[in-house]
Amino acid sequence: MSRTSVVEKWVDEAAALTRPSRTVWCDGSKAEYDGLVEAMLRDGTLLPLNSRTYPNCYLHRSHPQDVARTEQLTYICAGARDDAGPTNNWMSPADAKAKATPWFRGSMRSRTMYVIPYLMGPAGSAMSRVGVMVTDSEYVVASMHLMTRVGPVAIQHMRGDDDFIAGLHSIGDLSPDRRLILHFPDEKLIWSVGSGYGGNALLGKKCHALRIGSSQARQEGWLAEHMLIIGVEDPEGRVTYLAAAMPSASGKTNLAMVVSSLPGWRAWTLGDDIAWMWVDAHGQLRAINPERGFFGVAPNTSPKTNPNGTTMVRSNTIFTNVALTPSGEPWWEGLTPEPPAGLVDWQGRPWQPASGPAAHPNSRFTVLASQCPSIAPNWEDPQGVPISGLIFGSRRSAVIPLVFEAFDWTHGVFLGSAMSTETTAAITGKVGVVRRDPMAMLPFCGYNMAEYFAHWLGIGQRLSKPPRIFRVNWFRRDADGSFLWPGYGENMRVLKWMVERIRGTARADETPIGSIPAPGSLDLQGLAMPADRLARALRVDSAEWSSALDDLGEFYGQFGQRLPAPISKTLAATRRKLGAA
Ligand code: GTP
Ligand code: SPV
Ligand code: MN
Repeated sequence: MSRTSVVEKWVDEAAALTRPSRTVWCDGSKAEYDGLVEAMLRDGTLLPLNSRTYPNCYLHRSHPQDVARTEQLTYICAGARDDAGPTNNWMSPADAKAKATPWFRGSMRSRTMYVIPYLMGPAGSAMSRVGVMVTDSEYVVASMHLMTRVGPVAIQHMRGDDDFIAGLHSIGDLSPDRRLILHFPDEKLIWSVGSGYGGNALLGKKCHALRIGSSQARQEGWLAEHMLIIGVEDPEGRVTYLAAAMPSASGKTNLAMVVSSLPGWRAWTLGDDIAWMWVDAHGQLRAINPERGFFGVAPNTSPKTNPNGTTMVRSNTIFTNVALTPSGEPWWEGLTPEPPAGLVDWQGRPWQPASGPAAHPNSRFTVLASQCPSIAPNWEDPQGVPISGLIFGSRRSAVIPLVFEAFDWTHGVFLGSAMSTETTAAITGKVGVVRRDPMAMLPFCGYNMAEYFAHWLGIGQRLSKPPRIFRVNWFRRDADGSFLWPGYGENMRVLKWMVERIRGTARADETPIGSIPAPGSLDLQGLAMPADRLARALRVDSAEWSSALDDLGEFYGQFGQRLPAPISKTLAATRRKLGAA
């Protein structure tokens, strides 16, 4: 493989710091993947699964303290604190390097350093970007094979000697006390030490494609978003493309491959986690998925909730922190109604129901996107797909209606910026706590979020026909604690309403916060959904909203003068409307 001198120089520096006994340049081949798997089976990093029912599938058990993203150890190391903004952890680049350098020094001694050139985005796309990461973890290399395009294809897409994001990764001793995930957007550099977990260690994903990516996107005039991409096909065969942002473990993978409960309607999967979007020469928003695979949440993935997901992980899949059945099959809560007898839990112990779930709540599968039965034929189109609608969704047991539509682009950006959500097991810390999560980007925006809102507003000005913007919440609960909306395959009913709104055929009723489906406009054929239950799912409660907007006002207050005026004006206008309602 041809390597540029800048890449080689950086790799040499990484080796000088970490002192590996050998360096391997990865070519992304199947032989390389198979070799890594073999080595990991030998040293116990991977366990084989049932080769008849789950061919070429493996189980990885991570360190019990290394099972999710650690946001408190994740930093944006840009020039000044205010450049990172009040929602990011910040350290000066010099301090960050001084702190992490001792943990990297000699960390690869008597180990192999793998050099992984990777491409984010389809081959041949002007939007695709190159990274080169080094790591001492075979699990990371194998995962990068599945999640990105590894090898010469990456180097071929460099537009200059230094056109790559450099990523230095070492698992260190896996102690959270010696873990840091550091981003240096000005230096196109990522340092990650002390974790082997997905979002902390697969540097192409959240670190590059979102944190560094969003910072580059702002400078270059495009969007790097925590969004799935889906094509919704109607009974006439017309496909409408939508992108949807939802916080971690809040429904992107499920919606991306939804199997419709509505006859004649179907969904095509283009991406499940990240979208890179830009305005084309005609003022049309277009999107590509920079990833090559899915790193998805296992719990509650079942033939009922996500049949495509269940099918796609039956071969060539790496499972992390799931439970194991006596016949060597992976298992997680929700896969089958009852747990099979004789389970071994995610830490390798005989499972005791009293000691908690058998699979870790953030257990995951890693698999090529091409294995998804609903993968769109054009998912790797270098030109991307035209986006007609954007969705902001979050996990809220109260307040937020099932679905409503923004009045226009600015109002939609306001709704995105106003998102809050209940935390999940995808991050370490307490689960179920409501926190602000604008555009589902709170943990992933690589710069000041006030500037990010301004950037979104600016993109709108360049769009000849801005996509419609929708807000959804599959997780609203009834007084008895049950979900008001059945979700999963039934979500196609909501997607259908959106497509019909985009086409101008579905009716909506204006409320102070946006437009909700008019009675009868949400297709409920074949669904036993009493009218009063739907009404509770769609209800806009003025008192609840007024107090929610107080909290939002406080959140906005942190940004001071940087908060764009259209955002504060929209908040004020919403308050007025609620007061009048
Ligand atoms: P990340 O990979 O962390 O970014 O997560 P994600 O947004 O892709 O979330 P995912 O689709 O994996 O869903 C996470 C959890 O939410 C799973 O336990 C799902 O079963 C559950 N979930 C997804 N969609 C729905 C829905 O429509 N209704 C309900 N009640 N739960 C859902
Ligand atoms: C998320 O947490 O949003 C994920 C998993 O998609 S990770 O790659 O760990 O970020
Ligand atoms: Mn995610």
